[in-house]
Amino acid sequence: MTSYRLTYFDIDGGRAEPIRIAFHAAGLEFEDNRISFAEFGKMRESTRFRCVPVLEIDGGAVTQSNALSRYVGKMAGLYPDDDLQALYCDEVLGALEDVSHFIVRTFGLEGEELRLAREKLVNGWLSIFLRGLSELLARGGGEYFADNRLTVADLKVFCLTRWLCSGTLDHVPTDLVQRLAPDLVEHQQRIQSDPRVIAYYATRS
Ligand SMILES: N[C@@H](CCC(=O)N[C@@H](CS)C(=O)NCC(=O)O)C(=O)O
Repeated sequence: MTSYRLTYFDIDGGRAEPIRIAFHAAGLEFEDNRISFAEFGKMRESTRFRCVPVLEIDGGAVTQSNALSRYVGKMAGLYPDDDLQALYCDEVLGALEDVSHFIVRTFGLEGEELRLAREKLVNGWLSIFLRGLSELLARGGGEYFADNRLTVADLKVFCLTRWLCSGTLDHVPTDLVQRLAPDLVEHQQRIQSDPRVIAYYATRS
């Protein structure tokens, strides 16, 4: 049997979360190797691109969260077979990677510098991406981003919008998504009510 070991921070979110949910939906056993930031600091130099997530498949390390989401998503039936729908799914995965970089750039800032950077983020890139994602959801038919069903694109957007609404990002108003893209809030509720997502989080409580 193939062995899977997924290494990522000990948070219920971020780049590894769609992969974890997809593993669970696929009914595949995997080692959910959750590490602290201090542990990451010690192992960072040993990772190929100095970052996580890293998935070890029978001991061989593979990186890049979107590639990993697609790989596990295919095994879970959470990735479209149709090429155009797969393209729609990939567009969302790529866009989310871009917006994550803009958010991460504000990490480590403090005080007034953080406030100004976050305000610029909210009025700039976050607004652009939330409106763009809303457009892509409408293209998908309004409920899912691709294939009229749950895919890894929905899981990735759900993780982002849940984070933005959580209040854990200072100076990002918790009602930002509701104001700019209320359909994404409905989408978040739809995804978190999916039996596969509920079943995954039941293992976390
Ligand atoms: N393109 C990579 C980016 C991975 C990435 O930036 N991961 C972050 C955590 S979400 C990280 O490990 N950052 C540590 C660092 O930059 O030192 C992917 O999608 O997996």
